[in-house]
Amino acid sequence: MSKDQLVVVAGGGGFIGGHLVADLRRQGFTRIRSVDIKPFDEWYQCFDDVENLQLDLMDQDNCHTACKGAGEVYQLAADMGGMGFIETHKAECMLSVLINTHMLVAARDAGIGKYFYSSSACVYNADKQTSEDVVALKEADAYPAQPEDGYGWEKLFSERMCRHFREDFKLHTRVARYHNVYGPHGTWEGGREKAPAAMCRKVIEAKLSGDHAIEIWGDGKQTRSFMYIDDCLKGTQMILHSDCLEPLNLGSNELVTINQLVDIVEDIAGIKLDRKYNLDAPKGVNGRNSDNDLIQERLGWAPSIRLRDGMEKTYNWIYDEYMKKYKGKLGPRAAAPKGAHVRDKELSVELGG
Ligand code: GDC
Repeated sequence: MSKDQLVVVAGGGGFIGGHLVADLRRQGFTRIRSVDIKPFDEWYQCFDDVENLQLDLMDQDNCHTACKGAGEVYQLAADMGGMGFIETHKAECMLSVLINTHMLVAARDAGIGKYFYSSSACVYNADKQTSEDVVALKEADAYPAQPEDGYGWEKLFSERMCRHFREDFKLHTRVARYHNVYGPHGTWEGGREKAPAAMCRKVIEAKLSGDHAIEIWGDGKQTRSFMYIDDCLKGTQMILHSDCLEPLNLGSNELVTINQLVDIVEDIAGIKLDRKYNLDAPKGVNGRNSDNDLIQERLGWAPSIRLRDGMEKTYNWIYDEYMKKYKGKLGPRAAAPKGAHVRDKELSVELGG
């Protein structure tokens, strides 16, 4: 693709979208449009040389504005978050279907060249994720359908819609199923954060407050794989430009328990904490891993960044953010003020993944 074609990143104010805009700039793309519902001062990354638009993409006219003149569209906008959010906001998650529907129609009407949709590992059949000792999920495991309630159903429906827009309207659609993406410049507090960022924040809080305890949701034995943002960016762009018509897993296959994730963060922070398990907290599936055979076969590549390496960068970034925000308020036993981590209503649109 020529570097002066217009590339649109929907959800550009969020975690993955912000990194994608930064990456496109680094590659020399000269015309980038970044669209997000959030006010500009809440975007994780915002660049002056990019066309930044604050638009609610649940509105069809706004989707037409977003897609106008575009060569490629990355559709990452969604109302979403980690387990603490998606298990308690199912209707809000499902309303992202408005964004996905209107964006597809607008992309078709604008005659755009290539359209990327960020689906999720939450589309996979829950019956295949009942054990911590999980067999890695193959793309075919999405059917028969029994996805994550709310969020996963919307993702599965929207990826299906991408398929039919491709078949019926000849729109070039490509779909990745993201497996828990993490990294700097993402949500680390407020209720939408996922486990990697949450663990960094909790360890930092424990360290700075002197209260050397950490609350872990579930029994800590549940398993996941976590993909560092750089792998996500590379895979996203490769998939869009590939001839893979069906959704592909885009995730790490380095499986860890949540306890092992905490071990890594403790090691980075140089501390050991007393673990308290909250069995009533949102937990999601017992085990989830990405089978990367298909992506390896089709693209000759798969995510490979080690969890320890990605977590170190993530921890350092969150540490700095934490200090910027709470430094003045830190006493010997005081960290973030109580209630600081309840959901921030204003952060209503985040990124797919
Ligand atoms: O939120 P998440 O990272 O999402 O949680 C992973 C596991 O970590 C869960 O079992 C959760 O209970 C546990 N956990 C323990 N303590 C904590 O303090 C905490 N905060 C959080 N958030 N979790 C904690 C995600 C979805 C995404 C996306 C990806 C795709 O599910 O939330 O929206 O679709 O999946 O893979 P996770 O991995 O369950």
